Amino acid sequence: MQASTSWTRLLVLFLLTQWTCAAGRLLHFEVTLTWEDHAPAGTARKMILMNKQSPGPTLYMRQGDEVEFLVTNELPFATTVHFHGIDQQGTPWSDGVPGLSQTPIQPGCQFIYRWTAFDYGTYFYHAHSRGQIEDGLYGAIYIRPDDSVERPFHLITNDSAQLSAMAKAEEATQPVMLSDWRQLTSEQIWDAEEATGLDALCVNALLVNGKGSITCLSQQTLDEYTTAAQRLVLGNTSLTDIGCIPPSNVYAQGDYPHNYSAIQPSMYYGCTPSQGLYETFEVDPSIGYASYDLISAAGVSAPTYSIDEHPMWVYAIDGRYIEPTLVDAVTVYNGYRYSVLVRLDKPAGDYTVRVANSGLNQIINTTATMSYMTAAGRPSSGGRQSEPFVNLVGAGVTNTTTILEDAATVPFPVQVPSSDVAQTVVLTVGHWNASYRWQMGNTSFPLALEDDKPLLFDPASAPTGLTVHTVNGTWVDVIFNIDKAIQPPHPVHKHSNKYFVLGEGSGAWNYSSVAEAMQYIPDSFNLVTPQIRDSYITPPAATGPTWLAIRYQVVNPGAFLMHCHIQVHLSGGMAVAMLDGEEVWPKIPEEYRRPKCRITE
Ligand SMILES: *[C@@H]1O[C@H](CO)[C@@H](O)[C@H](O)[C@H]1NC(C)=O
Ligand SMILES: *[C@@H]1O[C@H](CO)[C@@H](O)[C@H](O)[C@H]1NC(C)=O
Ligand SMILES: *[C@@H]1O[C@H](CO)[C@@H](O)[C@H](O)[C@H]1NC(C)=O
Ligand SMILES: *[C@@H]1O[C@H](CO)[C@@H](O)[C@H](O)[C@H]1NC(C)=O
Ligand SMILES: *[C@@H]1O[C@H](CO)[C@@H](O)[C@H](O)[C@H]1NC(C)=O
Ligand SMILES: *[C@@H]1O[C@H](CO)[C@@H](O)[C@H](O)[C@H]1NC(C)=O
Ligand SMILES: *[C@@H]1O[C@H](CO)[C@@H](O)[C@H](O)[C@H]1NC(C)=O
Ligand SMILES: *[C@@H]1O[C@H](CO)[C@@H](O)[C@H](O)[C@H]1NC(C)=O
Ligand SMILES: *[C@@H]1O[C@H](CO)[C@@H](O)[C@H](O)[C@H]1NC(C)=O
Ligand SMILES: [Cu+2]
Repeated sequence: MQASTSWTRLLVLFLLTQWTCAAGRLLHFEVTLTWEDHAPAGTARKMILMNKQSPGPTLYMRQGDEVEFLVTNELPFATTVHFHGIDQQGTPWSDGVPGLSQTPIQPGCQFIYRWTAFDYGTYFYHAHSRGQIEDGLYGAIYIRPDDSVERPFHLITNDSAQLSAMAKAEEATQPVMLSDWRQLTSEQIWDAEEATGLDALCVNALLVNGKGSITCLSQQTLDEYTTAAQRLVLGNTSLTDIGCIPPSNVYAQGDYPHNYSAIQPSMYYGCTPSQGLYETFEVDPSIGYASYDLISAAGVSAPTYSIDEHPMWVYAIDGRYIEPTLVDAVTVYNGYRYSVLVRLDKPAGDYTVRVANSGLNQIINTTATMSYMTAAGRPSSGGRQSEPFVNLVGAGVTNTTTILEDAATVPFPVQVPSSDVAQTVVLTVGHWNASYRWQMGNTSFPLALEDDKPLLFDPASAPTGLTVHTVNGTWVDVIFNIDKAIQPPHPVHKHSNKYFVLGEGSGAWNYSSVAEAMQYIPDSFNLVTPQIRDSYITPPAATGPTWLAIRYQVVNPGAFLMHCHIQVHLSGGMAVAMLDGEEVWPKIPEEYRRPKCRITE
C-alpha cells in the first residue's frame, strides 16, 4: 500500500501583465503525450501518458483566470484534447473536437488551447479523438470559486467552527478520478467491434485516480449478486467470468448480425487476476472534514462510490453548487462530477472506499482506502474491517442506505429557464443498423468525420442530418426519444454552456413541445428547481421507450457537439453537432484556422 494523495502539479507559469491584472491571471500549462507501457491494474498495455502519468496532472486555477494549455503530441497517432464542461465562451476553436472545432494534432506537433475560466467548479480534460479517452488521456480541472460566490454550507449547519472546517476542507479539495480500463487499446476495441458487429460493453478493471487491480469473482459469487434486472436480460444464461452479459445476449446487443469468431480475448471472457497500484486517501481528522471531487472519466462503467461508515454531503454537481444533500453513496455516470464533504468523526483507522459498477452490463468493482492520520502517525485499525454501505453491484446493504437521487437535488442558487422557447428538437436515440452503431437524431455520426474540415470553419460542408442550427440568444428544447428497449442510460453531454433538465419519463414522446406535454403529464417535469447540468442520463429503457427533455439558451456562438459519453456509443455515432448561433459566429483567429506544426517545422 502506498500513500499517494499528493498530486503532481503542472509547471505553472504566472505570466502576469498589467492588462490582465483586473481580469485574472494568465496560466500556462504544458502536457507532453507519450504512448507507453503502463500497468495501472497490474497488467501492462500501451497507454497514453501525460507528462509520464495517467491521469494527467490536475489543473488548478481560480475563477477568472485565463488558460493556455500546450499539448506536445509525441504519440504515434493524431489526437485532440477537450475540456469537459468548460463553456469556451468566445473561444469555440479551443473545444477540442476534431471535425467540429479543429483538425487533429498530428504526431510530432504542438497545439495551444486558450480559454477563460468564467465558471468555478470541477471539470476534467480528456481526449476527444476516436476512443482515446479509454487509453488513459484524462486529468482533473479544479476552478476555485471567486470569494464573491456564495457557498451553500450554511444549509448544513450554522455552527461557526464547523463552517470554517468545511471552508478549509473545500480549499484543500482533491480530485478522485474514476475510470475503467481494458486490456485492449481503444483501436483494438473499435476494430473488434467492426469485425464482430458487437457493442463492447465490458471492461477489465475499475480505477481510482488511475489505480486498481483485477479480482476474478467466482461464478458462485457472480450468480449470487446477479441483479433482478440482469436476470431479466440473461434468462437462463449466466454472466461471463469477467461478470459481463454474454455477447450472444439478444436483449443487450439487439437483433443484428454478429461474427462471434472475431471476438478478442478479454472483451467478454477471460479473467486474469492482477494486483496494480492502490490508492490511499490520507485525511487529517483534526480538520474535521475532507472534500473530494468525484469525476467519472469511465468509458462504459457507471461506478457507484462510497466510503465505509462515512456519509457524504454532496454540495456541487457538474461544477455548480447545490443545496447539500447527505447520502451514503453516489453513482457517477460517464462525464459527471460530484463534490462531496465527508465528516471525519469516526475512530481513527482505515475505511474502505468502494467503487462498484451499477450498470446492468457487468459486475465489476475496485477498492481504495481512506486513512485517518493523526499526530502520532497512521493508527492501526487493529484488524477491524470497516462496515460497507454498498455491495458488489453498488446496491445499498441495508434498507436505510441512501444513494443520491439526482432529480431530487436543488441547485444553489435556483435558476429557472425562460418559457419562451424558439425551437424544439426531437432526437431519436438508439441502435443504427448494428449493435455497435448508434444514432442521436436521424442518422449515425460517422467517426470518419473527425478527419474532415472542421464545421466551425466551414458550416456549409455539414452533411445533412448531423447538425442542428440554432439562433443566438434564443431558448432551445431538446427531447431525447429513446424509442426502443433495451437501452442503458445514455449520459448526454453537451459542449459549451450548461442546460436545464426539464423532465423525463417512460412511454413514447408523442408531443410537439414541452408546453403541450405539460398539459398531459405535468408531474414528469420540474421547471421550478430544475437541475443545471452539462451531463445527464436518459432514463434506462428496460421494457419500452423513455424520454428526457432539456432546455438551454444559445449564448455562445460556435459548433458544439452533443453526445452520449459512453465512449463506444460516441465512436458508434451517438452524437449531433449543435451549430449554435451560426449567424454570429466569431472570426476564427488565423493561428487556429491554419495551425502550424510547431515542433517539426
Ligand atoms: C442557518 O441560518 C440561516 C439564516 O438564518 C438559515 O436560513 C439556515 O436554515 C440555518 N441553517 C441551519 C442548518 O439551521
Ligand atoms: C434456456 O431457455 C431457452 C428458451 O428460453 C431454451 O431453449 C434452452 O434450452 C434453455 N437452456 C438451458 C441450458 O436450459
Ligand atoms: C468472422 O471472423 C473471422 C475471424 O476474424 C473471420 O475469419 C471470418 O471471415 C468472419 N466471418 C465473416 C462471415 O465475416
Ligand atoms: C471487489 O469486492 C470484493 C468483495 O468485497 C473484494 O474481495 C475485492 O477485493 C474487490 N476487488 C477489488 C479490485 O478491490
Ligand atoms: C427492510 O424492510 C423490510 C420491510 O420494511 C423488512 O421486512 C426487512 O427486514 C428490512 N431489511 C433489512 C435488511 O433491514
Ligand atoms: C440504417 O438504418 C436506417 C433505419 O434505421 C435506414 O434508414 C438506413 O438506410 C440504414 N443505413 C444503412 C447504411 O444500412
Ligand atoms: C430529422 O428528420 C426530420 C424529418 O425529415 C427533420 O424534421 C429533422 O430536422 C431531422 N433532424 C435532424 C437532427 O436532422
Ligand atoms: C449571443 O446571445 C447572448 C445572449 O442573448 C448575448 O449576450 C451575446 O451578446 C450574443 N452574441 C452575439 C455575438 O451576438
Ligand atoms: C401520449 O401518450 C400517452 C400515453 O403514453 C397518452 O396518455 C396521451 O394522451 C398521449 N398524448 C397525445 C397528445 O397524444
Ligand atoms: Cu450511450
